[in-house]
Amino acid sequence: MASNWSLKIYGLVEKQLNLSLDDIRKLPVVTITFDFRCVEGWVIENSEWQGVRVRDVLSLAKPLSNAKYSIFKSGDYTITLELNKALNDNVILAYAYKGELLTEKRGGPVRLVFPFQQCYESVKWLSEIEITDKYRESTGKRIALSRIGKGP
Ligand SMILES: Nc1nc2c(c(=O)[nH]1)N[C@H]1C(S)=C(S)[C@@H](COP(=O)(O)O)O[C@H]1N2
Ligand SMILES: [Mo]
Repeated sequence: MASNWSLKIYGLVEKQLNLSLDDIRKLPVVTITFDFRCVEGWVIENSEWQGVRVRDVLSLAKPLSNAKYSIFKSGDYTITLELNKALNDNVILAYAYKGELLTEKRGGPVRLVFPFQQCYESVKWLSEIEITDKYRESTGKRIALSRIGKGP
């Protein structure tokens, strides 16, 4: 999967991009550590992720001045974050966990993670980021919660 994977960035940007994992790994590496809590009740203490800031990735595409939302997608699974929030220092596209490249099971090649996330916001198998000016409801929350019997 990793060999032909790419991340498409499109919508309200100056430059639409298709980034390879190598392109992403050219950006400065950051590590974030936090307790990963799922709404199901489990927690992984001190989960440690390496990756690059969403801010650095998006600055390659240059969001337009009217951009307000970023939609992180893996097929039909989407999470909408206000652009301001996605540009926070600690919001990263992770490609490694505790120094090892992400396995497919862990959401690799690339997943979204940030310390103040809801578990379902950590989009695994990220394939696209769309930049928009209109809010679009996340599908991921509903998909994840219905899987664990907490959803509608
Ligand atoms: N694409 C995608 N990402 C997803 C999910 C999913 O179903 N699809 N589930 C979410 C939920 S609810 C949790 S708790 C974490 C689980 O991550 P893990 O499999 O690494 O434990 O992934 C999140 N990201
Ligand atoms: Mo979860």
